[in-house]
Amino acid sequence: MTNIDDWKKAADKEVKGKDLTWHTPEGISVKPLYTSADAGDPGLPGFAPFTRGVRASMYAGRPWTIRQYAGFSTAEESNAFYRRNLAAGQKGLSVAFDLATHRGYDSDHPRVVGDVGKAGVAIDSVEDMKILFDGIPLDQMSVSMTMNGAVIPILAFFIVAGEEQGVSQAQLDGTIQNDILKEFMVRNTYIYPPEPSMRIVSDIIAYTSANMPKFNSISISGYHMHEAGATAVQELAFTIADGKEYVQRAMASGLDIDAFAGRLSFFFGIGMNFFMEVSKLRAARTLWHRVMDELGAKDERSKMLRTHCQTSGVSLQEQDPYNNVIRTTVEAMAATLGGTQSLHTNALDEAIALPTEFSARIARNTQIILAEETGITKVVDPLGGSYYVEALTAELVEQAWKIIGEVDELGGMTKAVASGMPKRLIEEAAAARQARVDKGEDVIVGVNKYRLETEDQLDTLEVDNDFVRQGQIARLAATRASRDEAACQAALSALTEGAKSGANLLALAVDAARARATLGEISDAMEAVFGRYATTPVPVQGIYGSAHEFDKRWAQVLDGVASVGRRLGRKPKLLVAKMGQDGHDRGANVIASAFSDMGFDVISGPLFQTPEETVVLALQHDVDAVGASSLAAGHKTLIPELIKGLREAGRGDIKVIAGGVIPPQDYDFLREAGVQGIYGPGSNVVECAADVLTLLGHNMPPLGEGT
Ligand code: MLC
Ligand code: 5AD
Repeated sequence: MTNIDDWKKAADKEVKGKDLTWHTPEGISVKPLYTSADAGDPGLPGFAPFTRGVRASMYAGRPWTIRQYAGFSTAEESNAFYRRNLAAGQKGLSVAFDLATHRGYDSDHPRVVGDVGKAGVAIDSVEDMKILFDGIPLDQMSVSMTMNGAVIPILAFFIVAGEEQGVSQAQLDGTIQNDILKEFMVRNTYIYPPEPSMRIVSDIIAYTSANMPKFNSISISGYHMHEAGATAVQELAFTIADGKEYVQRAMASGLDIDAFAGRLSFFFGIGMNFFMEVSKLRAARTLWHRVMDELGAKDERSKMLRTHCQTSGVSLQEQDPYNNVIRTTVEAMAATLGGTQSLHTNALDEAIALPTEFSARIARNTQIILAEETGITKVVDPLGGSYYVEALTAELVEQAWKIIGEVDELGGMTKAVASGMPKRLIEEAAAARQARVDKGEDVIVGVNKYRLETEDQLDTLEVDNDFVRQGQIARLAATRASRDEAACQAALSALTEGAKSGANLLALAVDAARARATLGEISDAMEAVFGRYATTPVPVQGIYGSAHEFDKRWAQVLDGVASVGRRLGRKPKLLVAKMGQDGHDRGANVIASAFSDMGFDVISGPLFQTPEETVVLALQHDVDAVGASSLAAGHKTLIPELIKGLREAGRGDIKVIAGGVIPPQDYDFLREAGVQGIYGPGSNVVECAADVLTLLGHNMPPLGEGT
């Protein structure tokens, strides 16, 4: 009988004593071999603590829901897209709203000129919502709506759109994201300050648990933390801790835990570390059961963590983009083998633009093939009992539990978020990841290894945003002209009063929606009491730089910064700007953090600036360059405006570079507008700095040369 010591000797001999332990970014030491000695018994699916799945029969009884997140342009265009997708095998809907809608602005608001219809569909009133679901019976189709900021008007429009289709509130099936804590941490589509925002979450839980028994009141999301760079342990811990905070708030508002907890749902991102991601979902269910037990839930349904998953956007690349189909397949397998209830598979053009009809079809078919061709659905939790998966699941539970304890010590997640702790830890993980990628330690095929000499261009989707905006402005005018103005204003005043008195805001907004109040008006009616929240990012320091300590190219860049500094008599200054309603700030923060480690004087601009405000900031700080980060397709409107503004102010000498999700088709347009460097996802940050130094007149040695 061979034993583990025999194995150890044999393996040591093969690798000449090299330590094969893998130290993951989570701080987990993964051994090269697991045996029965490492793995406990996880119990059975459908039974506490639900490690193996929330249903006894899982996919053998019913496969996961194929639910592709989509939305762009007008309600008409998105509706037609949804109908085609449903005919082609999609099972549930998931609405992506544009950023103007997220942030509570009507399409005619001056701050959102670059955003209308771009990153999602523009919805201004019940009229748009009705068109969005035209011909889609809301008593038969489950609909997820990713909305957190303007969650009150959007859910109210949905309820009234259902009502006007003849569907009662009790019949509505779906999910509203309604997860504001992670907005303050990573996603940034908040409107009001944290306290009134938390009240809104509770109001929605109260209203839906009383009136909409089939509707999931919240989708507690780790996805965006994952996308912002969180490790699996961080994503697990902060998501479960968020869930705990929402439950405690709802209980404090007088609700019985078992009256609402069965309709709390979750959402995780699924990246490329296959077994880690499978184990993450199993750990999440185990943790949630423990938390809900501690909080006193009695009903087993209250303790079941049901989740949606989305494959990771940040794992997908602009370079050699067909590789993304393979990445998405692996991630989708991890999500399904982890036991997700519902799944979105990303499109291969993710890092370039919104999905086209073609890329959306491949993305959808990726999971249809898993569900219908592979046999994955036939056996419940087929990885259950894998020594490695069971051991990893237990390790993740333990590590995440520790962080949940730290959050408790800070007084819960609202306080932890206010302290900046989760955001800082996630940003540190993101900077460390970027350094590993830039140094080639983490391999990305087609990006930092096996890179193609020349790339073929993909056809991408382009939304004519001016056309969408003009159409929305016309419909808004028609809606306002045909409504009973007095009734509408009375409903809006009642909402403002309710914001002061503590009445249920969703109930009042449903009245306002019926009276044809618009999204902007409903949001303003509450803003009058709550105010609008604003913040400026504070990038982390030292993580990126310390990873490059002995790197030659790094030293050349530091020399370059010092030399430009000597010439200017001060450090070279870079303004990292986020314009429009695009709150995706991982890229901007990583750049700010890395450039600051290189010795640049970095000014991180506040989120949600207009081009005019960015010009003012650039002049105020007398910067040498502005880096505009754009991930929500506003680049063609906002960046040329910025350059025009700088020139008009007599500061055309300030260099403007652009980074983010920018289709190569737009590069010439931007260059003609005066952009002097464009950096897509997968750009090496050190090389990006080398280019900036060249722009600032420094003679950088070419890559691979010099001392
Ligand atoms: C399931 N059912 C079964 C069964 N499996 N019944 C018998 N036997 C089985 N084996 C039942 C369920 O109990 C349920 O009924 C019904 O079938 C539907 O199954 P489900 O598993 O609940 O699936 P679904 O309806 O799809 O709900 C999944 C969910 C939900 C609970 C996770 O919250 C959801 O759909 N979330 C999606 C969120 C989403 O798409 N987000 C996109 C974010 S994008 P019953 O009666 O029990 O309900 C984003 C990006 C950005 O955020 O913009 O930043
Ligand atoms: N349509 C489809 N997918 C979208 N995503 C964001 N907006 C849309 C949209 N309008 C996806 C991308 C992104 C994630 C947050 O959601 O995959 O990474």
